[in-house]
Amino acid sequence: MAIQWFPGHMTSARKKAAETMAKTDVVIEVVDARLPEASTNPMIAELREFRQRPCLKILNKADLADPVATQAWLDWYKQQPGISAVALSCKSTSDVARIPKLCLQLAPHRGSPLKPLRMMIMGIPNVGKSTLINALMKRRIAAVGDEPAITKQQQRLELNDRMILVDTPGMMWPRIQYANDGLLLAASHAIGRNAMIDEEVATFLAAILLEQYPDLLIKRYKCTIANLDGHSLLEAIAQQRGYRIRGGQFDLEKAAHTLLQDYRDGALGRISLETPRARQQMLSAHLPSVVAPVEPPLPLDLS
Ligand SMILES: Nc1nc2c(ncn2[C@@H]2O[C@H](COP(=O)(O)OP(=O)(O)OP(=O)(O)O)[C@@H](O)[C@H]2O)c(=O)[nH]1
Ligand SMILES: [Mg+2]
Repeated sequence: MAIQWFPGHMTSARKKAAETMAKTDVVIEVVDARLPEASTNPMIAELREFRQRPCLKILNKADLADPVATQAWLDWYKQQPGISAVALSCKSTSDVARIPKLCLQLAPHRGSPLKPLRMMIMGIPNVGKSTLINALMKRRIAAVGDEPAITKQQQRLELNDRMILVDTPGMMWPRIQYANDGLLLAASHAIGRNAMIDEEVATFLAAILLEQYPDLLIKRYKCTIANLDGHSLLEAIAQQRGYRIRGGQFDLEKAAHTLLQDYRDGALGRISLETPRARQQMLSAHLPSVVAPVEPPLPLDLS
């Protein structure tokens, strides 16, 4: 089942973001370092490009991501026009302290009491926008929580007399084009509970982990993984943890929850679900592979 999630408050959030964009100098777009492109909202790029605003892309939660993949993404973003990218953890004070200076470099004509630098923080739900606001402000101003759509309204804050910050609600977009992206987002907790089935998402995640990070699975669940697929990995977890439902069958729902939580919390280790190469392959697989047949020329009517 393709995952789509665009609750009502996001329509008004989009409208409000379009208004604020006119009074913004730099967009700070927070994405998830474990899936930077899948967690990039095309609607944000549209709003930003309409007003031609520069973008600092923050690959956040880099503490949870595979450092090799993160470096590959930073190299990739260096080649993309109009975007500066940095990987960090909003939970690290020294990482966050670098951000205002990076934004100022993108809008050097701003940053004075008369012309303060106006930064709007945008991104999909649950990527750490409010955590970033709190870290920049050095106090707990915005509500934070490991649940998508905690922030429901924009909040404007003065960082100092030369800088202004706007926190915005996490925004999804009305139609996720690739089913794969929907599943990656759901695994990473950007999608509301009511729009996903844990077991389906965990089976998808399990298949990626079996292929890319088998050693982390063996270490965490003390299981042998030869010949396992996504579904049977959930069975193995249920067996190892003793998760059973009445009648003695494996409780796969509970195993799914465990796997998702372990990935989301970093308990499995540092994992990236997407690399530039994997992204490219996924996109190529969706290109129309068959060139439309050329119509044979109509016979000439010589009569
Ligand atoms: N490990 C790790 N966790 C983080 C980081 N940044 C944020 N988090 C966690 O991610 C979860 C979501 O953080 P929020 O700041 O509420 O995210 P948000 O983008 O404001 O979410 P919405 O308001 O729902 O759109 C919280 O549990 C944070 O503690 C980070 O750099 N590393
Ligand atoms: Mg928030």
